[in-house]
Amino acid sequence: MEKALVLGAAGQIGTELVAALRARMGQENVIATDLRAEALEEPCFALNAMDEAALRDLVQTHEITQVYHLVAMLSATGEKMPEKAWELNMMTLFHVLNLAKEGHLKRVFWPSSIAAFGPNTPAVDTPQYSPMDPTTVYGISKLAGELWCQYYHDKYGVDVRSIRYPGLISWKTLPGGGTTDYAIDIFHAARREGAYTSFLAANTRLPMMHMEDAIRATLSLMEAPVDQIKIRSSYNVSGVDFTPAELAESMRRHYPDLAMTYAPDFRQAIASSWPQRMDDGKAREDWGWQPSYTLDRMVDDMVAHI
Ligand code: AKB
Repeated sequence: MEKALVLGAAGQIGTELVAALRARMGQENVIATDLRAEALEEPCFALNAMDEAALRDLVQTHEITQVYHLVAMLSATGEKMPEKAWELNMMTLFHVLNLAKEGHLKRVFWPSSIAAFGPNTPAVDTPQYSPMDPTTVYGISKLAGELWCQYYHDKYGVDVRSIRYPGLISWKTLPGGGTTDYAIDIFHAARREGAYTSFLAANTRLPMMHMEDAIRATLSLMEAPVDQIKIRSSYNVSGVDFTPAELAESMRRHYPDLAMTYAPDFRQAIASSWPQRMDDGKAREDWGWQPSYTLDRMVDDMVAHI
């Protein structure tokens, strides 16, 4: 009997992943946790994932077999408090990896990000293996985390699986503190004010993905037979890629008068150091990854729900 624990369940990914896991495994077999549990559905607990003893207790008491570790401080917020971001992102990963190493967990999911790449990475069709020289503390923690995941797999046989998420586009929960957040903010601003000021320049191309695709990728990876998982650092996955100007153009099919202005801030340098489009050939080959959303389809879905 599989029992999953989701850390960071009230966040942008967690909200949708918990629902998808519960639809597959049964409501009672997926325990949702976050710093505050008010927004969560039972079974759920308030948990600070930094609290190793509380996490251990939860895993053992509820005989958890899989952990989805979604706790992180993202790229933009991380730059404002680098040491806190490093501590949160790394310590919580170690807590989970150690529980798996001790045999308490059968499988772990931990997300990496396009932020693990840097200015010397080929930006177009970024290969699975390429120079990685992240410039943000978030990106450094993701690259280090990838290597620790690989290490725990190789040395201790931990079945940890990971995806390098692009910017994730969703309407159920707002993102918090990322560089790709503009691509969600714009939908709320278009509906409210018919205008948006982008904190990234008009021609800043980034890899993005509709949340439905991201959840499908996560579940496909976690459900794949173990011999199909050949990469234990983290898999490139791609969805769509676009610039703020291209996103606005697609949105004008719904909001013909949408007015755009551009006021790049500190997040521009972060975005400029990231890939523009990922080569996800390995994910397609190993566990059959295939994105389903185009830019226009993603926009239509966002407009319909926001
Ligand atoms: C961020 O912008 O920090 C995140 C990410 C790309 O991992 N959305």
